[in-house]
Amino acid sequence: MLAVTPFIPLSELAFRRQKIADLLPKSSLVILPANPILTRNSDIELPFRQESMFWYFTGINQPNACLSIYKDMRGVTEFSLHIEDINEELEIWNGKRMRVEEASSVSGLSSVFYISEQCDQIPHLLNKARSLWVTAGHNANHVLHHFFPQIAVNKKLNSVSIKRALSQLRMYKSDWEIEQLIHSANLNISAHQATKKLLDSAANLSEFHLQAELEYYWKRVGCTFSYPAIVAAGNNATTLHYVQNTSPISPADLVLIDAGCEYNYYASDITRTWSQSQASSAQKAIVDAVQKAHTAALFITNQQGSSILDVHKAATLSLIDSLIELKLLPGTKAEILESGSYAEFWPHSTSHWLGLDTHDFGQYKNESSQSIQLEQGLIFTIEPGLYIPQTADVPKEFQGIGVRLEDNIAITKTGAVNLTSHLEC
Ligand SMILES: [Mn+2]
Repeated sequence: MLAVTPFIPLSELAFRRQKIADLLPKSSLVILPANPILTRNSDIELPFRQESMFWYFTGINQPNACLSIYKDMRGVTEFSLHIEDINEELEIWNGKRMRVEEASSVSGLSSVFYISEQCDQIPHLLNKARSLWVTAGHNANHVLHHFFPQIAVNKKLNSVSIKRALSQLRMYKSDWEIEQLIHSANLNISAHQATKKLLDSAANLSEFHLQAELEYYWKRVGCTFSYPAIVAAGNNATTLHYVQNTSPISPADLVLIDAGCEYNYYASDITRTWSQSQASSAQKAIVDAVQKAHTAALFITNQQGSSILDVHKAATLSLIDSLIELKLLPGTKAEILESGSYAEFWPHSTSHWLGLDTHDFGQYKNESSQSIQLEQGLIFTIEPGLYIPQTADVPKEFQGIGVRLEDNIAITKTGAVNLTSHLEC
């Protein structure tokens, strides 16, 4: 298979731009910078990855550009794309950048300019617009300042109503997006299967051997990772974002692998916790507890009228039951819920949206602060876990055990579908 050059069909781009034009409030300005090139060290650059919101509306995969969307008082929306000026000397080293004609045909946008040709347009719109959204923070500010030094982007201008409009679009995936996500999930399942095979067949492994297997598989099918893989043996698995992946794996360890690939810029995100030998009874009890919580959460996704918070509640209640049964937490269920003491072992949420970003853009509550209902087009994870560090005040056999079980769920016309269920647990 050839490496996948990220692309978005023109029809998809046109649909998204029409939708945002409908959803935006009048007199609003949205400024979406592309990512810059980041330096690794000296004159070596980090691999480029486009900023997701800019990508979503343009399909332009080069750095240092900016899309502005302006909806005026009459309700007419204009899209303007600014791209980097051509620097022929730099092109000798870095290859060709898009000319305006190419950027126009890739994006389907008619208003495309080199930045030096029209650097007063955005400041002009800024004066007119009543509400503003800027993709600020991360790396994007850098591009804005580079392009439009006269803009102070940190003026607390981000607008709640524009964020809602953007969320409304990004959260509910089109059929084409769901196809990309399913493909990403399937490639990732195969990578995890290859990794399980290695874990089952080889001795004296370290965590990085498993990471290498995942990355080797993804690379061979033209993908990259969607976030740095977590390969955590034994107590390392109790650190939620453990990414060092340097420790040797002992046959007595459970190994938590939380890893995802990115196919055509769409992420998958799977976690399994496996062991090389027979798990101890304490390990098995924790694995069972997490599986039960996963089943409880998954059940809720297929109940009419459930919300994303209901999914989390179901997992949490199930985990609390198990913690009481295993005598790992004192108190009654009500007391544990009330005090939140379960957070010592279960500190994160059950779900996040999944899409162009692993933790995808979108809101978890609607305008009336109600949890988002599960509706067609939503894609999210279910990932209950229990993490009992070596330092926890529990019987020794339970110390140093971290378990998480994560699948990717799509809400379709006919109900919830677990896209990653055919990877063994
Ligand atoms: Mn996740």
